Amino acid sequence: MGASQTRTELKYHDLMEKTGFSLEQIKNLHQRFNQLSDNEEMIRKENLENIPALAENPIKNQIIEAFFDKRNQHGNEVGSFQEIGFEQFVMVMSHFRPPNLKTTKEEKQEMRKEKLRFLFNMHDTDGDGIITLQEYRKVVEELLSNSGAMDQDAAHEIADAAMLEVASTNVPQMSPEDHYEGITFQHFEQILKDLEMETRMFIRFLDVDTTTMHCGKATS
Ligand SMILES: [Ca+2]
Repeated sequence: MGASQTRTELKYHDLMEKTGFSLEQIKNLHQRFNQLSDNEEMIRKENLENIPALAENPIKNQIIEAFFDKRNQHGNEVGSFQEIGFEQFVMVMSHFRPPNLKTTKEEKQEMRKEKLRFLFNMHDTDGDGIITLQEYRKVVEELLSNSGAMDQDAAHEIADAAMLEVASTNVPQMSPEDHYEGITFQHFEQILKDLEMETRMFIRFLDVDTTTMHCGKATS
């Protein structure tokens, strides 16, 4: 075994420890990383902008941003990377690792929370811990404008109505003159409480099937 091969193996095992992915999953992700980065060491936003799997995704921009968002590295850092290496890529993907037979109930809950946090961060674009109406509008507008069926005013109205519903669910005694600041993470968890994440939140994330972590479209 050559020196660089040993280094790669060590890196794989380190990432397995950090993320809970299996060796096979890490190898699959590495293959996908190499495709996405054009066999360079780093992925930049441009690398992700032209992926066919993302082209028709209505929240393409949010998904791309999420890859460079430091909040998704399981640390305490905030802000945005210009480019990410393989380790950072795996850390982002680890939010979507599938449970296996050894996963305990507590671990499943923790995994669910991680996914929710990831989704929350996608909406909380300025990172202040609250999804405001403005931030929420932006996502709704993007969703609707990409479908091409609606103008901005109509999108605004839909976002406002949805937000009002969220507000009244979370603060039942709220009177109309009360100001609703936005959705906190606790609210967000509450809203999605009954959603069965493992089965429903099936995101074919960048062509990676998150239920098996198997990468599609292998070119080699
Ligand atoms: Ca915010």
